[in-house]
Amino acid sequence: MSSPFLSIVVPAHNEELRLPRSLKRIFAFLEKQPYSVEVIVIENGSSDRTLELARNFAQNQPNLLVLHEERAGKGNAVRRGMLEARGEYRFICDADLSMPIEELEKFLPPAVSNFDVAIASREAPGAVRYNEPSYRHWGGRAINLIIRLLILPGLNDTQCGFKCFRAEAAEKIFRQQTLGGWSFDIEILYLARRKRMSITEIPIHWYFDADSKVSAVRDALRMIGDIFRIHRNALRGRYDLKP
Ligand SMILES: Nc1nc2c(ncn2[C@@H]2O[C@H](COP(=O)(O)OP(=O)(O)O)[C@@H](O)[C@H]2O)c(=O)[nH]1
Ligand SMILES: [Mg+2]
Repeated sequence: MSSPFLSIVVPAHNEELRLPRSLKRIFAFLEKQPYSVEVIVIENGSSDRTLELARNFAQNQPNLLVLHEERAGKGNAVRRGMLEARGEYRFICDADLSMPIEELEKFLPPAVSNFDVAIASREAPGAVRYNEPSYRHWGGRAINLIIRLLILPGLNDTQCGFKCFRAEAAEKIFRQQTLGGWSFDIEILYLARRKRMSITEIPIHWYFDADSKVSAVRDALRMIGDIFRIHRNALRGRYDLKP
């Protein structure tokens, strides 16, 4: 198959409840779009029927590719998906569709043009968060402050699970990613900045889903450790090694 216009990459871990519903919504939306598209689900580490249900769905959906990744972590799943994708634009999409899929249009031409990376922002003017408990909101803001101070000045929301990359940018960035867990977004955005790519923030409507795979305390502590790891890697020139 020649390269599709768009690849949608969906990382999935223990998503037997949310994924089938989200895939239905995604394909119902895509049927109405004029462009060619592939959807890639990458599952890893699930103890439920995520993989089986995704494969069942793919039997009736030729544009769906289902992959299983051996290495654990969201970052490892997303890297695999982004590098296996063939689309001219490659969109990371959380399985919970906490951003309605209709907003995808905001990340593609003609709504935006001349970008390397377009990231969903729950902080940019015009964004709206629905139902988010305040401990999560303020925990997220505190982590973002550390991220801005140490790694990504000026980016007010690096952690939202909806991001679009031009193919060339994706190939360059994801090959250099070293983190396999939740903090991969920070590293890939740092790599994009380092390569002087343009990063556009897109305000979205975002609906908090209580069925989160994030553990508020454990994953927040890990993320802070990873922020210092990226900072140290940068100081040691680890991200300079490749073009
Ligand atoms: N493949 C894979 N996906 C993961 C992993 N951890 C989280 N995800 C996916 O990452 C996305 C975001 O997870 P979610 O629980 O919604 O996190 P939250 O929105 O930050 O609360 C979902 O699509 C999850 O299935 C993992 O270890 N492997
Ligand atoms: Mg979510």
